Amino acid sequence: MPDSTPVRVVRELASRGYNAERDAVTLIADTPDPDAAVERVVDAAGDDALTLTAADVRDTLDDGSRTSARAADPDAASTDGGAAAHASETVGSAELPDAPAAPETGARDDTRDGTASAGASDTPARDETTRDSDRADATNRADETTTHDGRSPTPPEVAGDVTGHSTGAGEYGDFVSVFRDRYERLSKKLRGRVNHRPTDALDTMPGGSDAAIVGMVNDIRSTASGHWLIELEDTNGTFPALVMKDRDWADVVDELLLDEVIAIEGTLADDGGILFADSVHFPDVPRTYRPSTADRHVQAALVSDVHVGSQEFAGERWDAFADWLHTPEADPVEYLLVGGDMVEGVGVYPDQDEELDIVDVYEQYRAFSERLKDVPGDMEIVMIPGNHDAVRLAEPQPGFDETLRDIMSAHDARIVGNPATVTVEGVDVLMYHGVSLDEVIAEHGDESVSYDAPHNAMAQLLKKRHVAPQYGGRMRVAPEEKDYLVIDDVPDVFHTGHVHKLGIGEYHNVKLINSGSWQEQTAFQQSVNIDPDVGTAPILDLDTLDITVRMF
Ligand code: D5M
Ligand code: FE
Ligand code: ZN
Repeated sequence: MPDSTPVRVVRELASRGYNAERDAVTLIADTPDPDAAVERVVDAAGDDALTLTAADVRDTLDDGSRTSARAADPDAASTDGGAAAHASETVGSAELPDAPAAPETGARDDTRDGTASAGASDTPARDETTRDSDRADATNRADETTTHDGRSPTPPEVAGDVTGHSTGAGEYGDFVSVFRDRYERLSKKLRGRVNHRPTDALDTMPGGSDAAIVGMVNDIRSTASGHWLIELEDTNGTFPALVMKDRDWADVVDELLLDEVIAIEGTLADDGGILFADSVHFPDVPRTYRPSTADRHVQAALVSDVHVGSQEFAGERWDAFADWLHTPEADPVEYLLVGGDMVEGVGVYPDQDEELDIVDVYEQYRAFSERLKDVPGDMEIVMIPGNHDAVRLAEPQPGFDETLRDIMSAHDARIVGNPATVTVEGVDVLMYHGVSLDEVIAEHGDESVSYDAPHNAMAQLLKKRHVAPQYGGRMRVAPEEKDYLVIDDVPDVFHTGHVHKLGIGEYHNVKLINSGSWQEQTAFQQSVNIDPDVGTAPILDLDTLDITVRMF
C-alpha cells in the first residue's frame, strides 16, 4: 500500500466490497503492514458481511502483532494529513467569512468531554495538540484503539417526505388540490394576524372600510404612474390591492413571487373594487423563534452537489474531506447530510454530455457509492436527491428507487425525498436541494439576494414558508394531494445546495446553510460567470448550532 492512511485502507476494503467501522480502519492502519492486515481481515470475514466491525478486526489480528506503524515511522501516520490541507472558519452570524482563517488548533478539544463517545478515546491522548506523543507511545495507542467506542449516532427521524406517498396522477384536479392545500395551510398562519375577509365579501363592504385579504399572489403589475397593482386570489375569487410607490415600505413588492400566500391590510376605495394597501404580511418565522439543540457535543457535516461522473468532479478534494473525517479532530462529526446532486446525471442541461467523465448514469451512482465508502462506516448519512439525480425532476422529488438504493447500499445511508425534515439529536434540519433559489435570485429586485449570498435567498423561502413558491418558470411542481413544499414547522437549520456557492446565515434564529459544491467550474458556469465554491463542508455543532466551514 503506497501509504497507510485510513482512507487507503477504506479503499482497499471497499474494492473488496466491504464497508468498515472507523475503529476497524484505525486498527488495520496501525498495524506494521496494513496490506497484509487487510488481506487477513478480508479472508476471515464472511462473504455475507457488509460492514467490518472493530471486533472482527481485533479477532483476526489478535495474535500479538498489534504494534503501531506510527511508532516506527511517524511520517507514515497521516490521519491528520487531511487536516493540513484544509482551512476552517467558525461562523456564528449571518456574515460570510472574508477569507479562510488558519487551520484550527486544539481549541475545540475543551468541549469534547461532553460527547457520548467520551471514554478512553476522548482522553487527552487523542487531542490534536498531543498527537505526536501519542504516536510515540505504541502501547498507549493500541490500548486506546481496543477500547474506543467509535461514533454512536442516533438514527435520524424524517418528516414531510413524499417518498412512497406520491398520489398525483398529473390530472388537472391534482393541481387544484395542491394549490388548495398550500392556501389552507399558509393562510392559517396569517388569519390570526389580520382581520381578513373573503374576496367575495369585500365586494359588498362599504367604500372606505378597513379590510384585509389573505390570498395567493395571482398577478403583480406596475401602473402607468408607477404604483403597484397586486392581485390576490383566495378560494372565493380574486381582489386587487394597490401599493402606492411613495410608501416607505413599497419595496416589499420586490420580494413578492407569484403563487406565494400573503396578507394585505388596507382601506377599501370609496367606490369599492380595490384595496389601498397599508401593510403586507408574510407567513414568516416568529422573531422570537428558539431553536432546539442537542444535549451532547456532536456535529454534522453538511455537503451537496458532489456531481460524480462530471469531468469537473473534485475527487481529490473529496478524498481530503473523507481523509479528515477519519482524523480524531472529526470524532464528533457523527452525521453527514448530503443535499442532492450526488451525480452529474445524463441529459440534465444541453451539451452536458461533452463534460461527462462517466456516461452511464448507473455507473455514476456506482462511482458515487465508492466515494461514500470512504466516509467512516460508523457515521449516519442522510441523502436527498437534486435536479441532476435520477428521480423525477418535479418537486417534491421522491427518494431514490430500489435499483439506485441497491447500488448505494454499502454505507446504509438514509435515503429520503427532496425536501425532507431530518431530526438529528433533537435538531430539525430542513433539507431542500434548492432549485427555486435560482428563481428567487432572478426575481428578487434587491442585490442583497444574489449568488454571492444564497443564504439571503434561503431567508426569503423561510419568510414565505414555502421552499418553491413560484409555480411555472424554472420550477416544476408535481401535482399532489398535499403541498409537501410548504414549510409547516419552523426548522432549526435550513440546508440547501444547488447554486454551488457557500452561504452561511441566520434568519430569525434559524441557521441557514448553503453548502457549496464538489464540482469545479463547468463550461456553462464560466459562460455565465458563476464562480463556484468547491470542496466546502460546513460543520454544524448540533449542541450550539455554531458553524465551522471546512475547505478541502
Ligand atoms: O446548477 C448549478 C448552478 O448553475 C445553479 O445555480 C443553476 C446553474 N446552471 C448550471 N448549468 C445551467 C444551465 N445549463 N442552464 C441554466 N442554469 C444552469 P446544477 O443544477 O447544480 O448544476
Ligand atoms: Fe449541483
Ligand atoms: Zn442542482
